Amino acid sequence: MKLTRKALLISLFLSLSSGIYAQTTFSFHDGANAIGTGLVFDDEAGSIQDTQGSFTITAEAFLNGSSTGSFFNGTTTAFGINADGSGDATAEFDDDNGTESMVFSFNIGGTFTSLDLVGINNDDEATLSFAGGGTYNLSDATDDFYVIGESFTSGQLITLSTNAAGANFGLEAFTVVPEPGSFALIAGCLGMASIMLKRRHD
Ligand SMILES: [Ca+2]
Ligand SMILES: [Ca+2]
Ligand SMILES: [Ca+2]
Ligand SMILES: [Ca+2]
Repeated sequence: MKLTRKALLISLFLSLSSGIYAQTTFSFHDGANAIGTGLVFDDEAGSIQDTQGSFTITAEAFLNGSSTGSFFNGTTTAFGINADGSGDATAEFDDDNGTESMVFSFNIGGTFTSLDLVGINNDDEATLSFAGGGTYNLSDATDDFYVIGESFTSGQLITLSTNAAGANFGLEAFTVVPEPGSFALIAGCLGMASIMLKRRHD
């Protein structure tokens, strides 16, 4: 009986910790010819939400710092922002009709671990900035993959933007990990439960 309870607690702890501490990937495009789970954002304007793992993202397409006149767009070749104007690369982040950006936040705190883009051909075409935190100018890199490692709080605004004249790139994916605090809290609760069960048996 004791062993069964112990095994139950251990499996509960493992399942909870793996679910909560796990890295979550928000996939907008697979880089080949299909739209990923970011399909929920396709052709959407205004405030859009999507939940993956422990995270709910709230995101909005911006043009020149305003949410008016632009929307997200995924196609078979890319995912970006449609500035709804003539000559725009409608599935890319570009500055053909003004600076296009994606402004987003998460429901819980965590660490923004990596960002995967496509089409960064020159230095500093893209910028990833955390309100009140770090700013990352993203230059040409292997497969346009960037290790970020910046922590964020619940609701903190994060902006992915074009950063140069003639800039154009697509968003493939980014990964986030919940902050260790939520993991420690769960571990602590399970530890307490374990002690209480043990006392009842003694
Ligand atoms: Ca579309
Ligand atoms: Ca565009
Ligand atoms: Ca890439
Ligand atoms: Ca480019």
